[in-house]
Amino acid sequence: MHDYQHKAIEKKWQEKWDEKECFKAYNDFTKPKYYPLVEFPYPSGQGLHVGHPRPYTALDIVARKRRLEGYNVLYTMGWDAFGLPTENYAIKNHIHPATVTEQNIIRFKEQLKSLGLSFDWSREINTTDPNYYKWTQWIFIKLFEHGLAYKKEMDINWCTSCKVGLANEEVVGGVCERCGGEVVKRSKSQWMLKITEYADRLIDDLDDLDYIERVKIQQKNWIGKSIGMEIDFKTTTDDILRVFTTRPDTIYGATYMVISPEHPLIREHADQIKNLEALNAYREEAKRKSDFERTEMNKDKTGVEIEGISAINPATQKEIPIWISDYVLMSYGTGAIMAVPGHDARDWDFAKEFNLPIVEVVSGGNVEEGAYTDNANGVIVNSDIINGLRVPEAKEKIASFLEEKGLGAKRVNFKLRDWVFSRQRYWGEPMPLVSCPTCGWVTIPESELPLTLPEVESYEPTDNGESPLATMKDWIETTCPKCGGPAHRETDTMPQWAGSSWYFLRYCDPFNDDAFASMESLNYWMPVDWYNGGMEHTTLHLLYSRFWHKFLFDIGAVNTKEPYAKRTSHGMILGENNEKMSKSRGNVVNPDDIIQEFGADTLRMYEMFIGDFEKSVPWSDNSVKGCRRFLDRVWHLQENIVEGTAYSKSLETLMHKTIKKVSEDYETLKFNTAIAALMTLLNEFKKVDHINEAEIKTFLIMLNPVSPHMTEEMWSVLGFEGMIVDQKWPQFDPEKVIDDVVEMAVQINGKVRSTITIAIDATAEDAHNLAMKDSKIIQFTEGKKIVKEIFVPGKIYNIVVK
Ligand code: ANZ
Ligand code: ZN
Repeated sequence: MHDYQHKAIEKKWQEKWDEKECFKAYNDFTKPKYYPLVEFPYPSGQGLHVGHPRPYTALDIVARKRRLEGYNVLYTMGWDAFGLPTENYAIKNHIHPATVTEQNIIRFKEQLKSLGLSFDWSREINTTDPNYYKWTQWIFIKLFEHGLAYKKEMDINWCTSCKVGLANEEVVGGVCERCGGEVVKRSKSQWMLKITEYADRLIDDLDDLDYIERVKIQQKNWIGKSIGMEIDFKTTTDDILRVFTTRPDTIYGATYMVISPEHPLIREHADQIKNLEALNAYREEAKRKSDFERTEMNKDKTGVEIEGISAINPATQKEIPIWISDYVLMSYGTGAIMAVPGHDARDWDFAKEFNLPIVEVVSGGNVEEGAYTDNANGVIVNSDIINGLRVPEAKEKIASFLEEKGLGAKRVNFKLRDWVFSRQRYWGEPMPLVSCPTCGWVTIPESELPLTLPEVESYEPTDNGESPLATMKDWIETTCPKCGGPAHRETDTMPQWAGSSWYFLRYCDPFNDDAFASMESLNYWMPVDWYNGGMEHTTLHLLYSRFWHKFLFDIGAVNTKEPYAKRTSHGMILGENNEKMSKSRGNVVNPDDIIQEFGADTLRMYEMFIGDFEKSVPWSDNSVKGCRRFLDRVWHLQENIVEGTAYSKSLETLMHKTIKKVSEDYETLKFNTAIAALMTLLNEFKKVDHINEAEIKTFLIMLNPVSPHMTEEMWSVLGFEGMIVDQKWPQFDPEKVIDDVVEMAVQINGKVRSTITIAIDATAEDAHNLAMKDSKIIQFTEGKKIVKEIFVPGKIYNIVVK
């Protein structure tokens, strides 16, 4: 017979699945449901990357298995299509971004279809479709109505190359996450979302979720909850300089203070300050640095002492100097710190640099050599009223002392900042807001949604930092929905994170015109049962969407307080030499080429077999070929099938074991070992003369989620009834997966004293452990010394005692 003809066969089954609507999620709310979700892609001009199929195939396996288990499965796809690369491409090539998006989507969809993913394409959504972003705007209006959206003049991260404001999360390693361009500070009036109001819940509710641990940790660190105190230091100008500290117990060691270069103290007391020029020069320099550069642990410490003003330490009553330095950020705490060089590493570096006094206040280290920071349970010294106490008690005592004197209060701080929600760009959702001279900011009525993007002449961002929409006079000028007077529209657009913050809700009911989804559909489908996505989205998309969802829950618009019951994450696929795939390195593998040459079933299997799903792995052409060879061997099994409705004796145990292994491994991201188990079973098939129908059927069903086309074809060629997608997932018999056991004689000094029932492949250690529980063996060994043990696997266990 001829080999597996992947081109014709894969196309045939893709058409058949489409035509028979095999993967449609039904609104039959009586059936058990399952909702697996993968992060929808940004349809870039580059098309699909070989990294994309990895998570998509993984959850496709779960989706296909669930359907065979009788679930109504919602597994679908959409497009996260607003965003800068499309806009930049549109500018360069003078095409409308909507046209670019449309073209990219066509290409992406074709590629995804050629992978044979079991998406319900009838639910496809696109964040740039006005019928979709109508509801993104609606949610924004709700946020605004509930006081969670506000406008604020602030220093923002400005990408000098994209010419756009960036959220903190979008600045990675001091540069723009998207383009790698230089990021500077710029003052701009921005729309903000109060995600900080949800900080505690975003941490606490993680406890009830089945998220992998590293995702939970990253979310917690990003939110960065710090429990401490705000303490007031008096200055010699009779002002109050308030600091935030997590270590009030070290206050006796505060030998100087540091304020952020942006701190208002300098502006407010310019006349008392003697070295204003030096300070201003330093402040100018700090402006050019990103927060990331400023707070890097190992950087050389810089700063300038404020001459003319100093502070009084409220505990020691000593006068201490005040410095400005860029390692203190205005955006955290109060923008001022009490510096404790004995026990804080950055303060220590700074004190050494500028010859400031270092005082030990927690014993156990050597503060002349370095800050003693690992002191959570240390004993306090040189600290008057708290001497001799351990750190936790000292914290409590000094807190009460300062509170009683009105000098301080307990305080919780978060690293998390409010979400900068404005972009001065064209290709995003218009903000549904108008500014009225009498009424202020007013949302447009729901009946006017969607507020569509107008056609503009040019999408070029402007250097004055305004959106291209700002040039559209006709569009901007409008009337106030409240008072009817002249007003103008907001010209900023929403960030790309907006549309992806709720898309999984739209999948539940994608064509609803009266709500983003009906409560009935949400009640049935939500929460998402299993969400898989990249680690790079843990602190951005995952946090943003949890925040929106919690808000929607609070206003009664959704039925669950969390959107995703379970979250897992995949590793990247790297180039052959273990580097990131990129055009510039010339190591990009195009999935189309692999599908063309080896077939989608091979690519799918390869990506699942390539290694630990959670780790990054280098691409390997050889392993691709290996997977194709395996599939070819499976294909040729057709030649050896005999009749039979039950597993044959010789294969029975292995069949049951394989079902158990594959079923469990598909659920726990161990796709590679599941495939290895199928390979072992195939080898056994090849050893025995014939395999029967029962065996091949089970084998094909188990392989189907990984390589769906070829398995369907074989099912059909072998004349089995229906399609695999209509079958049931095979079950194993627990009694038949137990390893073969033997009765093993246990000898003491050469005489058989007892027997143990033990697995045929048990080790000496297993035998020892079992024997030592046997009452007769205990009787003969008690109080004696075991001098030797002889173990013959599967045969005998002999113990020599003295
Ligand atoms: C005195 C002290 C003594 C501190 C000590 C630490 C150790 P987390 O845990 O990250 O919240 N700090 C406060 N505001 C700051 C700002 N705007 N920029 C830079 N650093 C700031 O860290 C809180 C600690 O970071 C605070 O506690 C403060 O230093 C510093 F042995 O106060 B600490
Ligand atoms: Zn008005």
